[in-house]
Amino acid sequence: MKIESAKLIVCSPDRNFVTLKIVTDEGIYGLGDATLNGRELAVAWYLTEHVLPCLIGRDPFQIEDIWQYLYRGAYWRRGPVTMSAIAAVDMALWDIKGKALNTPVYNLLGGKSREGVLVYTHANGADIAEAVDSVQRHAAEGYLAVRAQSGVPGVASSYGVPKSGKPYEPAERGLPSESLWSTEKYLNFVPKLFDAVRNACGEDLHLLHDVHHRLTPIEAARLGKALEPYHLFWMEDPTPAENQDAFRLIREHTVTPIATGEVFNSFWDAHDLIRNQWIDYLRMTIVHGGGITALKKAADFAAVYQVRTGFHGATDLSPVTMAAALHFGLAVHNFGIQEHMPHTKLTDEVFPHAYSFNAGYMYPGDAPGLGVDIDEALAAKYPYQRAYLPIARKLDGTLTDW
Ligand code: CS2
Ligand code: MG
Repeated sequence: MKIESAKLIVCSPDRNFVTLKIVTDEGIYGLGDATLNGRELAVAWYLTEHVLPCLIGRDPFQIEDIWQYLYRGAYWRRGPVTMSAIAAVDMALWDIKGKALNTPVYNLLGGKSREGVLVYTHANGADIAEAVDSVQRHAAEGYLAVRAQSGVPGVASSYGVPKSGKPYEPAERGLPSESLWSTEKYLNFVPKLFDAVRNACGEDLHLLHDVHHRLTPIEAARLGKALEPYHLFWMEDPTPAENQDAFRLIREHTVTPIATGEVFNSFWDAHDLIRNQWIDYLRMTIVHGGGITALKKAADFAAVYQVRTGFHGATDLSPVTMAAALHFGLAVHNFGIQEHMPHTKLTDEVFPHAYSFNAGYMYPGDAPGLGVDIDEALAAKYPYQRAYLPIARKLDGTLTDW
């Protein structure tokens, strides 16, 4: 079998997605997600101009060799654009191999380690009462794990809280919007939020919270300690992770479990965090982390240190990544949890898929390959539109981490 052609499909059904389609001389094709929120066209152009011409004529079964060719062969290593591009090729090749062998991708990764993939979803509200209500509604839908975010009094447009009753979607069309941030108000507020949520929802529901890289290590340590009575499943991205040592300090002060890594693009971004056991869950996911091939190695390394997977699964990760993550999560032994922020109905129509949700778990389905397709005619009706993630400023105007 040989790769005959490859192309990019860039579309915007409610939000932007970059999808790679690799076609073989036997008519089998594979899909890969190449979406990098707010920087979509950089990856599309990297693939079109620098990667796709090198793939034509290659054997799509040689996934490891092609991964190394794109990683080592570029000379310039890592970075979200490069690694998302490599990931898209990698996903498409696993999809092709599954289809060619007539088996779901999870069987190529070692087979099922479990029957379903535990997922968590997002609950949010403008204030504590709305957030509690939202958590309860998601629990009633069958979710066993729910992330809770709430507007912080005195801080306009908090992270994770939707505007004007729409579902929460971090990227917005047009130029970047600005939001405000106050660490002091946030730190005083969050324990009250979880006190209310835990009291209303009982002990069994898994609760999660995303700090979104906004605290210093000592501030994060204070938050982790304050949240201990509510036994969170995890506190996410408590502090930026460029300096991996920062997590040591948090760890020394609190037993609240820590998840990080949604912005990582290489195993080396997580290496010290894992081998020192400063984190409990790795958030790096298939599309931004270099594909299934790269994440399998990272997950196996993490397994040795009892660190589990907790992959990013926001709406900017297309249904192709969602499917890849579900096959992965069904197979690897040290799976922890998978984020599930459902896509819009229109996005689901553009990407028909075999995966499904039932009673707190997701199932990749038994279709050969990844089990996701793209309706190209429908996608063509929704062309790319420039969109950005917001930026954040402190109350005095200083730019800070969003
Ligand atoms: C996030 C996302 O889902 C999460 O945990 O932190 O909302 C993230 O901000 C976006 O996916 C960025 O593209
Ligand atoms: Mg997050």
